[in-house]
Amino acid sequence: MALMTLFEKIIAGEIHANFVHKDDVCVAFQDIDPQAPTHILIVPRKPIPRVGEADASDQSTLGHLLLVAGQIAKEQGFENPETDGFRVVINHGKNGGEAVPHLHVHLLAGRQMQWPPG
Ligand code: D5M
Repeated sequence: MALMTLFEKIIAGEIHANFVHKDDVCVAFQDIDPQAPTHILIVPRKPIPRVGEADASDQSTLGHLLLVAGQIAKEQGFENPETDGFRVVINHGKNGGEAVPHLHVHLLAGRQMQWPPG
């Protein structure tokens, strides 16, 4: 059997996380090393390694991750584009800054984001 990813262990309850959302397709929890006042990871239960390795069968899962990101941002009060806002990020591979090879969407909010990103 393949080794479990860190995020599979979190989903299985083997490693603690502060969850903010769970459903049949994904979970969301606070990032352990927050890069903004709010930094949440939205992680599919299916351990797709990274976005460039998703295939057509993952289409609804990928869409679901973004819908959940928007839903959490709204629940936490960041949805007003005039007065607030948020950023979603997916890192793929070395140059993308990926550290955990289990697809995840970063939801960052609570401060002014910069462009270009670092
Ligand atoms: O992002 C991987 C992210 O995963 C990074 O922001 C830290 C976070 N991380 C690592 N370990 C944990 C645990 N145990 N709980 C919560 N968050 C964690 P990447 O896009 O792969 O660079």
